Amino acid sequence: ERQEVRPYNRQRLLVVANRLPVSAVRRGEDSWSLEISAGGLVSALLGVKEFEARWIGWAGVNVPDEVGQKALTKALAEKRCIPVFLDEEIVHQYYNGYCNNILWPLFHYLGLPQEDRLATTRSFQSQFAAYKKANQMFADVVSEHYEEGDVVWCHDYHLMFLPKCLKEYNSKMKVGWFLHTPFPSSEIHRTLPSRSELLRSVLAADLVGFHTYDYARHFVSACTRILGLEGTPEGVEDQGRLTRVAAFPIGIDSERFIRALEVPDVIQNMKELKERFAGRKVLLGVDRLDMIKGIPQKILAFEKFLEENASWRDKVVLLQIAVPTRTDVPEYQKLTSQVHEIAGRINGRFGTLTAVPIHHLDRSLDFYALCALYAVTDVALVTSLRDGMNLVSYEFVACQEAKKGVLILSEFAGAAQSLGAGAILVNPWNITEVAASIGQALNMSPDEREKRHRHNFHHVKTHTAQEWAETFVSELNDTVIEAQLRISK
Ligand code: ADQ
Repeated sequence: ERQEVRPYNRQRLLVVANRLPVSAVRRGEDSWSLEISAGGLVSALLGVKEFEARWIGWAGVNVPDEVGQKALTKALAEKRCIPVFLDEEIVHQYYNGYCNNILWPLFHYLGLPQEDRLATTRSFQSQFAAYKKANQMFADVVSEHYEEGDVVWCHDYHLMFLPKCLKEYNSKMKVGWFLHTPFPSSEIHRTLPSRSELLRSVLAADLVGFHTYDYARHFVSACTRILGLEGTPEGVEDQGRLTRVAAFPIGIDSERFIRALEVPDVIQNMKELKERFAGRKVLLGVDRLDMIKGIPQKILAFEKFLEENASWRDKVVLLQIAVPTRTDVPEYQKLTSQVHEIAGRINGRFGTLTAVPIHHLDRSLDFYALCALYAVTDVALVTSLRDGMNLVSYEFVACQEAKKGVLILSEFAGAAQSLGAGAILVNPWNITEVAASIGQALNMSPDEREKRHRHNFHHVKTHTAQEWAETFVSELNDTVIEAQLRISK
């Protein structure tokens, strides 16, 4: 008779991120409906068998009453999620303010807000205070649920103050912090009024991770130049204590995309798309509608291509799918109208009674629709002005085994380090260069497409999200053991 295999004791992993991977909708005083949103991080951790993951974060809704909070906490527990409740004022100051209006643009080289200096300084201070307060609230929830031996993995620019709060609570806690955006040159970081406090707090972690070696290097030089600490090949040293700093490039769950292409609905959808765009080559852009993604630059480059290549005008179409985000921030509203205006102008200029060159959709597509679109695309255009990694480029490659389309990729996306050999790398600020690369991609020989695709497909298949998460967490465990050995020597 088969003996039942007993589940072995897995290490608990507390994943702390600003947002929980669920959207919560209130149905009544004490009832909630929850939907898991499958982002990259979620699928990465679903695949990780070694650890038992729990999520701690904000559910994205304001729940002022105790009855509602209790009911939501209970519903979330079934999904292994633990909520941090933030009120509207904190969300406004911490999330919309300090995170999205200050850190996000700064880390993407867009600088600090330029409005009225005095007003900015004042709001800057209150926003930073709210940022620290919010981080402390996350720390309180972590501490409440922490058990000895757990690994705590903090994510992203929202939670740079968290490692310090956690170590103050318990200096033995294993704390890792990973940044999903670029870390900018130290000359950019030093413009931030709270530059030192944030660096010191991040350094309280045992392991600090970035997508690329360059970002890690920028962080280490910020610590040496701004804090006067010593940078070593391992990380940053402060009075004998080492914070390990390293690169951990993220990946995707490539099999999930490859499998999706065998689903009958997806096959049907691909067939319809092919019929819809028969006789035309499909260029594709998929982005959150954000200034870092270089959407206006991409559309202007396409215009230049049409201008210079009259013979292609009725043989090519650009599908730009841009899901709106952070819609209450004025800059994002401005960007939406700017993109609409440029796309409208180009369609007026080059459209015919039967066809337009640009289809611009302000919406998100569901996973299967996205896969079908990736699979029928001839050329994908990723023109980020800066991007931590850019997973869209990975997802496109994963769906191109049959077609072997071409990836045009910004050299300012972290993905340029890993997919650079197979992609056509461009400087998105150089519209002429991007326009020329569209021509190069459309005219590329099948042999060369095959060769480039092979390289990228191999990379995307072998560097998965799951492997990324496992590597980070085991490195964190090792780092802590090494530190203990050093101390005991
Ligand atoms: P993002 O800036 O969100 O992530 P990206 O890495 O490209 O950028 O991931 C976007 C995700 O959203 C992809 O999975 C994509 O499929 C999906 N998506 C985007 N537009 C969509 C649309 N219109 N419809 C449906 N889905 C859409 C941040 C950093 C990145 C970093 C990731 C992960 O800015 O640089 O790669 O985190 O670390």
